[in-house]
Amino acid sequence: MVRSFVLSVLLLAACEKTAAPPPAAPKPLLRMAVPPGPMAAVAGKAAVVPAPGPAATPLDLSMTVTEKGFEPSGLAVQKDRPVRLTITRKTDSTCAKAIVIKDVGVRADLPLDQPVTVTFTPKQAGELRYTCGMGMVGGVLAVK
Ligand SMILES: [Cu+2]
Repeated sequence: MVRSFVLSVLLLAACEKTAAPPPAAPKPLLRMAVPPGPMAAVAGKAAVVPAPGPAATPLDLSMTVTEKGFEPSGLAVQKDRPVRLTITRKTDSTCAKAIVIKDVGVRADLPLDQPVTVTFTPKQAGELRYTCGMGMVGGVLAVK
């Protein structure tokens, strides 16, 4: 869901860039009011699309599943910043054949040796718990 949102924002941005500017746009004044950034080019229609700031850039993290469980443990993420978490299961000897991050609605199977990427956005500072499919093996992401 998060991914499709990001995708549609990107698509929107791409469309806007190629679209002809509205003929009646009051250019010089509007330019001054828009902070510099990728969205400045679409000033005419950008009102409904939040300008991507540093906080909106997805945080890329990766974990592996080994005999010890999910590694590394204790990864830190940021409140309101999307996370792209790629998990690769490298062993058959634990029960962590899926990852569940209940509080953000993530559940994904983890096929052996195949990287699986899940995306989510932590909405609360504190701890975000992730577990295997049965809620046994797991760990905690620190949300700052
Ligand atoms: Cu389990």
